[in-house]
Amino acid sequence: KDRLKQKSVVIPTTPTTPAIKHRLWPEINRITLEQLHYARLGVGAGSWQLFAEDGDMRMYRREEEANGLVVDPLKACHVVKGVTGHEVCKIFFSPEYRSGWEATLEDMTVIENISKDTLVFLQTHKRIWPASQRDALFWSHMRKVPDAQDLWIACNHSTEHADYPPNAGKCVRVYLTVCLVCQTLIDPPKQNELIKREDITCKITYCSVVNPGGWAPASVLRAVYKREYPKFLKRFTNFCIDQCKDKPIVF
Ligand code: 16C
Repeated sequence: KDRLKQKSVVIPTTPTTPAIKHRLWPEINRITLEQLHYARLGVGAGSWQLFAEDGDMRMYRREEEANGLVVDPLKACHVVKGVTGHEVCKIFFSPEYRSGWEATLEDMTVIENISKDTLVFLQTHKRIWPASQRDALFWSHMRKVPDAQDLWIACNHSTEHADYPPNAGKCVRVYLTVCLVCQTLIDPPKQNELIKREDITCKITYCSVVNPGGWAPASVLRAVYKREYPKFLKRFTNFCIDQCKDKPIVF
């Protein structure tokens, strides 16, 4: 009894992942927190233009260029029933599911396994005519947000690796910063053990900035992303629903 009295609950304010020892950790932590803040701002501030809408899904973009290349930032929100934020972020992050939902993917390799919540990926994507094929090399990190109710983030950000220099083969390297922020809502409010999938809803915010890295015609690029981003978010969320149904809920 006395021993129990002495026990105190320690709530970590900084993540306890072994990834904190990695050389990339300061950047991973900073970009993840920045992206979380940016996603939570919503589309109220800034001049976001709605470009796609389907059911609960809304997609906004801002037309921007950098050195003559289209780099339009994208912000999307969606509401999905029957899955938790943890489940959705896990599926977005984990390599084993990627080919099940990522339609533009040609190939994917994990080039560094930093920890179970932090990986480095090299991906090649399908070619868009008349531009060169693209690849992307990025770290990916997922975590639960402390001091918030059932809030999770997965964040991807381009990095470098001496063994995989950019633009060495047939691919032009793209540079990306992407985040997926998910919150689980429970209605009606219940104790954990009584919650069914029909009582849960996942509120998703997806933000993305992709720099094409080299020449690609602006009109083709805008036409491609207007088609591909809605396709991605619908396909990805349907994939999550399908993966999770009939499985125990993971909060
Ligand atoms: O966030 C998403 N996926 C993650 C896991 O894969 C990760 C990857 C982001 C990839 C960024 C795009 C890479 C270039 C794609 C080339 C497009 C091929 C289209 C082929 C059509 C037949 O964060 C979900 C990403 C959803 C991607 C939607 C497509 C965005 C197009 C942006 C244009 C990129 C420039 C291409 C220059 C030719």
